[in-house]
Amino acid sequence: MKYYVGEKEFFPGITNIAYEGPSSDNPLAFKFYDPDRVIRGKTMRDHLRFSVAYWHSFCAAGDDPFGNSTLDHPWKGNDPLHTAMLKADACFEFATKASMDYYCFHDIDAAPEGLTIEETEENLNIVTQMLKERQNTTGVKLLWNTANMFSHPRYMNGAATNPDFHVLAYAASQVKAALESNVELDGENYVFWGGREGYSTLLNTDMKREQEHLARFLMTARDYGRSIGFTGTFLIEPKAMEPTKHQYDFDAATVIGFLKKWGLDKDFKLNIEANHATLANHTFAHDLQTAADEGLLGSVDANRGDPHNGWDTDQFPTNIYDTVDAMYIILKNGGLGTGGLNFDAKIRRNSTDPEDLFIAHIGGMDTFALGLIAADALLEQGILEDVLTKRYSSFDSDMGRRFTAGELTLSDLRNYAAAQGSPKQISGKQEMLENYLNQVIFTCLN
Ligand code: XLS
Ligand code: NI
Ligand code: NI
Repeated sequence: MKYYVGEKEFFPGITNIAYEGPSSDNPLAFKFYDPDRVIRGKTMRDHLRFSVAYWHSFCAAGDDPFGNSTLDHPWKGNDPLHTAMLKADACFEFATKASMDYYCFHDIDAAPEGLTIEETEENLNIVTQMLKERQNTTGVKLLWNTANMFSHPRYMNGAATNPDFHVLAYAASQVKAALESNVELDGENYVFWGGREGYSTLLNTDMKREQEHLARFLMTARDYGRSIGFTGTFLIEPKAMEPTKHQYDFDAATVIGFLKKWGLDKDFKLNIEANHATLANHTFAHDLQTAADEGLLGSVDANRGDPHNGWDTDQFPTNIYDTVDAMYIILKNGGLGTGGLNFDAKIRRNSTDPEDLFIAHIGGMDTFALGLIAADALLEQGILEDVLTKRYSSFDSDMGRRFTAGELTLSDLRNYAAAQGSPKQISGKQEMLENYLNQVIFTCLN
């Protein structure tokens, strides 16, 4: 059986990763992710919609500010387009073997940038056709693509928020081409991550004006996308800082306010990245819930930060508490719609064996799969939902209901309080609920 799609196999010795169950000692097997297992009427595969990220897995080579590349990617060709083709082969071989149904990419991850806009567009066109062919051969689909408007020096002062209109227009040329590529590839979403949309000092920045430009840019992009047949979801990915000191898309709440202010919330939802939520000093769950509460939870960049430092370490998610919380919110949200769980995560630079990329993804997939199993048990038992119903039940009483309906004045409230006397203490039972959560997780391990 042929396990790869192109002219060369890049991960020889690794065959399709199989589910072997929790007692398996094979590092190249799933312990909890059983793709066809049905939970709440849907397969795990359809709940989780896993995606591999082109940039971390097939482009980044382990260099950091202190050292050079450590990962010697074998997908190097005779020229940039040949390399692009081999890289695509590596991506689709990987996704197929790792049982991942989706991939995501930035324009320049997949296709080399040319010297002119025409050349860049042409390169992306050629690569898009290659990707399309590989999608058809393997069945792997495009979860989302995006335009990298932050790496090139021209974007050092931002893209859509650049004080120079010429740079903004250049950025628009990339978004136009990326949207065309998306439509050609039947992409299910299109992402805007803020890149360098933010600032370092107010001494040279008109924040209000820059954000007006950003809103207009997004409207213009949306209109073009819709006009060429993009029917998927536009996504904004909040991030608090990095690369700029103040990112405009700080967190879920900030982005929701922005989308509503500009009437963009009909077409745009949020792509919540775990490590970005923690950069904003929130939990992953907090930002997921904030988006879900507004009906704007679109997709997830699945990773984690390091609790002991404050930057975007983009590690693979291995913390079960994070994934149980996430999957509980996602299940209650009725799923992610067109979104999925994209591993915006990279292996550490000293993880240099080719199999390490598989092992890292297996870990993330298993942790989310177990999160799904536990979240299903939580919903099935209904205890947490009962806790909420009971905790707010006083607002279902006659007076509580009248208050929420806007029928009570401040004097009415005062008179009610005076008549009732001092409120009784009601315990929040946090430790009991934490113990219960542990009990459910421990039970799911068996
Ligand atoms: C960077 C972002 C980026 C987006 C796509 O921190 O997470 O990878 O997901 O541009
Ligand atoms: Ni991301
Ligand atoms: Ni990130």
